[in-house]
Amino acid sequence: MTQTARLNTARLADLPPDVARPAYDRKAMKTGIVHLGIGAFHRAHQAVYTDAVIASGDLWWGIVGASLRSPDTRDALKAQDGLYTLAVRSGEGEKLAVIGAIREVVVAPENPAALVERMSHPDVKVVTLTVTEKGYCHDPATGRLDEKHPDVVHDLANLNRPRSAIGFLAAAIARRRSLGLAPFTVLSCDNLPSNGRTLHRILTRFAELVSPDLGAFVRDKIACPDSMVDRIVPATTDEDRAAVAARLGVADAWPVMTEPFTQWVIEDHFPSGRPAWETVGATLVTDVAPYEAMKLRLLNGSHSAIAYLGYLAGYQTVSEAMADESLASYVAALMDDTTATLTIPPGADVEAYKRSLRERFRNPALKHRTWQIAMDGSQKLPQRLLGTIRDRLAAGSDIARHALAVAAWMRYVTGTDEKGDAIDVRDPLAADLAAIARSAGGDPAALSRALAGVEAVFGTDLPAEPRFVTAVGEALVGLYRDGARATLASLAHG
Ligand code: CS2
Repeated sequence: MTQTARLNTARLADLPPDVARPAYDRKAMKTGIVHLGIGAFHRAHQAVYTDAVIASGDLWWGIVGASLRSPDTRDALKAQDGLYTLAVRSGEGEKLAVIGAIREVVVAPENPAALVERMSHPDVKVVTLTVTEKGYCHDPATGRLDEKHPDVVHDLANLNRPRSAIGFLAAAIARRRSLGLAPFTVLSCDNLPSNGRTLHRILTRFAELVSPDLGAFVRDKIACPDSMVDRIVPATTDEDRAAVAARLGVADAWPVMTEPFTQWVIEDHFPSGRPAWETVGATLVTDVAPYEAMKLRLLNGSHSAIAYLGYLAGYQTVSEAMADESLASYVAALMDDTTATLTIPPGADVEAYKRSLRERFRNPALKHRTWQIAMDGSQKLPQRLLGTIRDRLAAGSDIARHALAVAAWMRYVTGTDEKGDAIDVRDPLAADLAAIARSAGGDPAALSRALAGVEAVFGTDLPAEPRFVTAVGEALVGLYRDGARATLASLAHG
């Protein structure tokens, strides 16, 4: 079936009856939110909650989305009047909904000043971010601004045409201030520990480097609430596009694919106002930290372990990897080791949570590639695995299972898999990591010592901790000797 007609406002009425769609007057929406980093995750998570708030009658909260890099999302959504399809998939089937919250997509590099203008509009009350871990231009081990980061250096010298999210935020905050407008609240929706506090620290430091006065303003006047976001959103494939088009009867250039589960826990600190997200399923709390640690360490920590070990074992997707019973039992045990380090959020049932995570990982309708999750490990390991390792070491507990996940990352970033084929390693430190790996000259023990010395990832404490260095070294030697599948099988049966 070939479709030339595109999803757009005029065609909403012709969609099949089982496809949900906006019933509100999209033209009457204001732009209360600017979102930086309009990828699939935002469109399957925050935009969906906000769409529900708008549908309930509060038209203030339309979204202007910004791409900080490529024009792809704008190019896809422009011809669709900002409309796109959310496909919620599970073993039981698929539900489609067209989401209407996005009013416009701007491409920052094409016209940085235009994005600063959008962010400086009086209607804007909240700026949300999903720019991934590396978008914070920080040192992942310490959570501080990386003052030597090329984008930071660039933006400090050219604040009228920034490149980074941090630069855009500082430029727009300064502009609103000079216009006498109330500041916006900045809501990080990335998987960083204490994401709001971390962002506030980074942004304050950046602003101080612009001027002490702007630094003090950001420190005292800009609210950056913490939030925990959760929904698994694999990258959309051409096969997904074709399947959605076949059901819609028109083409959608960029639908987003996700699971039924969704969770958003937000620190309720929005001095300039916010959408009533709590009326559409979000949880507003005073302290996000326990929710966040539980999610980052159990979900994302397991995800990274599955990504590296699963990739090395030859599994393309998470559900395929979880069908390997030794890998699945390793993941269950890894979760149990992690649990001891957590403060359980009020009312949460951690055992049920872990079971539900394993169910979600097994969702056969999601093709979540191990390669996708393996990306940017240098930015992810600290909050996903290393915090747990530090806590377990402090308690005198065994770290072998977590060390195996770290060792699998080490083998992965060498760029060569178990068959000798190249791995397409995507990571801001990829070139450095590959050079370190080469310098170890093929000796796994030397490789583990060399990579454990990368301070941006492991800090200064872990490389100096013999229990850590030994556990990771032994795991890496084992992985090279036996391979990932046999290592996992012997753990399961040993
Ligand atoms: C994943 C996350 O790609 C990754 O690193 O671990 O995107 C994960 O799917 C989400 O955090 C789930 O909420």
